[in-house]
Amino acid sequence: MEYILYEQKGAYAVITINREKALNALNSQVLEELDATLEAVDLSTVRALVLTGAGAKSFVAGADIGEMSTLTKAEGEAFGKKGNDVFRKLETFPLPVIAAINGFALGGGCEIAMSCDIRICSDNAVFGQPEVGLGITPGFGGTQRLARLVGAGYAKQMIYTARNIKAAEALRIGLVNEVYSAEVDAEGNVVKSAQEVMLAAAEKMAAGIAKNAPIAVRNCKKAINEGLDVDMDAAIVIEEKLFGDCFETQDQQYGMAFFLDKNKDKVKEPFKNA
Ligand code: DAK
Repeated sequence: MEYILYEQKGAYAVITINREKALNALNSQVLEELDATLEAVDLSTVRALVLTGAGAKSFVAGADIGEMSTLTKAEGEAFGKKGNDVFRKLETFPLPVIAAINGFALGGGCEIAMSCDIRICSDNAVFGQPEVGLGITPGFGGTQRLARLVGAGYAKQMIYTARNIKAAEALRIGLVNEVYSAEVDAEGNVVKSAQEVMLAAAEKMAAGIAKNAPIAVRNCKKAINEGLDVDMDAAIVIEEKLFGDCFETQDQQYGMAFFLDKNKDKVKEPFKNA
């Protein structure tokens, strides 16, 4: 792989979009490699993913404008489908995905972050949907996912104005869950950069998720995602089915037996994903 790094760290893995010279812009090759990386994740051992961008300056500065500039209508549609398919794969992936956002998350960069389950960022992060300034609409789900995440009012403001927002504003409107700053010592020297602090937090969160019962976590993701697309009556039925699906699993039986066991010296074993 030229543009994707994949590192498994125990029960979670970190995927890094590694095209730093172009600020990690998404061209066809990046999208194809990301798709292949997701296909190859070992679901028997990996229980959460972190998605980030190489370098401190940019998470993903959007779809590759150079590649897009010469596309015909048919090629544009094919490029859009490639992007949409991989973004949807992330969104419906059977593991939680945490976007660890460093620097620019513009256009397709903001959209790929929104396809992840959870977004956290460093304090230099910049978010925006600049597409209308380029003569196009957001095409990787931006008009849909941004409105669902932050509400139609802020989504319309961001999309119509094409104005970028900084990390603090992204936090205020609920686009990200947390913003991390550099760690400094008493003399004001940077001990850890904001990106290092943020990545460590993302990995800690992934490791924490990975300790919980995998089938239950997977079913929670499915219930939340699928439930948000239907009315409450149908959503509750989705929840019931996925709740029922956890029963008779080893993890449900072990988790409940562990709670009921009155032996104070017992030590919780890792869930078996079975
Ligand atoms: N594409 C290609 N190259 C990019 C890029 C991008 N989106 N963003 C940056 N680069 C490249 C620059 O061209 C430059 O390359 P060299 O000149 O060094 O070869 C290098 O990265 C460094 O960038 P700058 O020199 O511009 O760096 P600055 O610090 O001055 O500025 C910036 C950073 C992020 C403010 C600036 O690079 C910028 O404005 N970038 C473009 C951001 C943008 O507009 N992004 C949205 C792209 S549109 C579709 C589906 C989806 C989409 C479209 C269609 N369909 C369904 C069909 C999605 C569209 C988008 O994402």
